[in-house]
Amino acid sequence: MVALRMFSYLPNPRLMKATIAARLCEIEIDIRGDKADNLSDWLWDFDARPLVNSDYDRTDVVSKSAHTGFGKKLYKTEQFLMAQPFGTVPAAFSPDGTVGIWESNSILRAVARLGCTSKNLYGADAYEASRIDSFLDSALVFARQSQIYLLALSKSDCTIEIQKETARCFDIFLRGVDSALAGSVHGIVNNKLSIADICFVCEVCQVSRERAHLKTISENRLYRVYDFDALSLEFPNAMSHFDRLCKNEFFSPDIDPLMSKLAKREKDFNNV
Ligand SMILES: N[C@@H](CCC(=O)N[C@@H](CS)C(=O)NCC(=O)O)C(=O)O
Repeated sequence: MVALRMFSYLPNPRLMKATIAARLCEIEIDIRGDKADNLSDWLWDFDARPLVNSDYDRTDVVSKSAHTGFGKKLYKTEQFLMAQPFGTVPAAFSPDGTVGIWESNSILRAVARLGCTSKNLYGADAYEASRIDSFLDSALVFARQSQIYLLALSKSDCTIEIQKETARCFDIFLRGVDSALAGSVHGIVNNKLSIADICFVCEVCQVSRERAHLKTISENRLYRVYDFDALSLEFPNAMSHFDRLCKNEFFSPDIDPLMSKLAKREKDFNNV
């Protein structure tokens, strides 16, 4: 039985937070979406689907430029905007569409709450759950900056200031995770796998998407924020945890295709 419906551009490491947790919890998510460039040709709705001609005449469809990402106009139904007041993706819904959930970390929490009582992915008690929340919040602070960075790279207008600030935020985030993992191999919180680990892995994957923009980085004399070997020297606990979880059977079905594609982009760029 479907426990959650989601709509997003694909692939999206933020959406992967939910799909990895769902795999661990054995719950079903119904996913709708398309490549980022194609989402301007989609009706953003609980019943999201490619636009048809008559949609352009609908009075309940609001067409507006995006405030974050997406160069073109987006077509969102009033019902979508009621459920999703910030109008962003990934967007999640209860199976009947009445409850909208946004922010990938909150969607991740929803999956853990819906399916994981036995696995305790969201902590064994209020203290553990709150410590997990602390990591999720710290991740969001970093994610906000990595979003600015990746959007600037995709528009080819990234400055050294944006990049330095991203590297600084990444450093703060990794330093905290690295310190929390001292002596632990299973998880960031109390050495147990939790949604804090899922969020961590997906946010590192997200910033590693800079590898899709290596030409821009080189042409603008920028450097790389995601340099696995350099990061591993500075943050050995965090990066070996990242590497271990990327290979984990519950993570790899989502992570592998994205990371392999990015590794290929990097290899092709280096071979030019
Ligand atoms: N922090 C949010 C980011 C969501 C977000 O900003 N999504 C952007 C795309 S990257 C969006 O949907 N923009 C649509 C709009 O601005 O209308 C999360 O983790 O879910």
